[in-house]
Amino acid sequence: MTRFESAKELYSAFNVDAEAAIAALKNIPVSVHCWQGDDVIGFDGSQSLSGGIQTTGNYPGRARTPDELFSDIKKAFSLMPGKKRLNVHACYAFLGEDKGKVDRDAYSYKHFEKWVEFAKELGLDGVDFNPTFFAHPKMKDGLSLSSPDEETRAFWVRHGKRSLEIAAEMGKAFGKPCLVNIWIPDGFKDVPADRLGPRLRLKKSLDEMLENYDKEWVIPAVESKVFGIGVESYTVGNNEFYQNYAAKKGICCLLDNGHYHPTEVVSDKIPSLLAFYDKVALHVTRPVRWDSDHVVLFEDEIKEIAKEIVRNGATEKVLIGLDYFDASINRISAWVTGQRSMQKALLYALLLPNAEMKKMQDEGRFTELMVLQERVKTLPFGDIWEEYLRRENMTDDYYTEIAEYENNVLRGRK
Ligand code: RNT
Ligand code: ZN
Repeated sequence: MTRFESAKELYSAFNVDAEAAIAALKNIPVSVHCWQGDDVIGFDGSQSLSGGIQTTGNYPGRARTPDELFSDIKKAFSLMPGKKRLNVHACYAFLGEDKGKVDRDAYSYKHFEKWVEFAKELGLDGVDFNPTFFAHPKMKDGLSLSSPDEETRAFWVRHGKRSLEIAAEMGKAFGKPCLVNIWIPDGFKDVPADRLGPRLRLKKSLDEMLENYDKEWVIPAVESKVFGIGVESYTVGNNEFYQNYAAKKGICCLLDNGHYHPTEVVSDKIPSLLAFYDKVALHVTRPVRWDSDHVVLFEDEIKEIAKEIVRNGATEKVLIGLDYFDASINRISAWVTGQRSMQKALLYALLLPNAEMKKMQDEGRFTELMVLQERVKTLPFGDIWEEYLRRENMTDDYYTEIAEYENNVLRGRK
């Protein structure tokens, strides 16, 4: 008997079907961010990151060109099991001869066709898109969509509109809707004199942006945040603002688990939103003391997030995306480790006797529930994970191949 067969038996004693769990996992798409490979710099001229987010570390091998980034994505994705989408930011436009002539408010689908072709070449499930409202000279006093300067505000509204148009083409190209996540860094370092004004302007800007988008192929989402580095005192797009906006407007909320007060958890927010929304989008990350965007690991809160997706039958309602960036270690390894951690968490959740545990809760059998929840923690999860990897033609050791790539490719990038 193989280890997998024996593990399968142990799980079936808890009425858990490991084969069904593996089959389900293969079908849950995870949208992998393109920005882990180059420290969120992009191709459209920015030299550094700003807007309250920060990449730290200077490990050698950052992708400096589109070719390098594509090569790194190819390597990383080859080591990531399961169904994947590619999440692209507008600052990753291929401008070609438009460089220096066309600004973000005039980007069009042609500047992103290479991404679509590339994603198809990799056999991905689709592409998601993000307007980039940061790291750009048109930000005025740290503000974009909420700027009191009409020219600035209008510029960013146009950028948002163009982004929604680009996304519609991306959706059509795959025959699957494209998630467009709207995150802006707007906020103030110190105590503001007016907290309402910027929010009213943001509301107006969003209304203008969303006036006329393609409802068939685009899923717009808004991502809230509590604070950012350098914008500690006030964030225009906070949780209350966006949740109300999304509910009224019939669009989607995106929950980034680095964007709340430290004892709040996204796992508990998912079911609350599922009670009201058809779709909920996620940025899965690992905040360490702040929104630090550490690489996702197979830890408690990510397991809780996965449980809420799986046991509520919401694998098609919750759009899972990753959002972390670490420049202090091999970037490809960072990418793969985070994606595999998400996959592990989903598999872990799929391997729980969810129906039985729910029944215990409903029948008030809390002692038994606690005992069962503890017992399943030591089931041979690793043997099922290894089998899943084997079926995906992968092994648990992804480092050896990454180290080779580092020596042959990344070290040459001086
Ligand atoms: C920033 C947000 C946002 C970005 C990406 C690059 O705090 O999490 O999602 O990380 O858009
Ligand atoms: Zn995010």
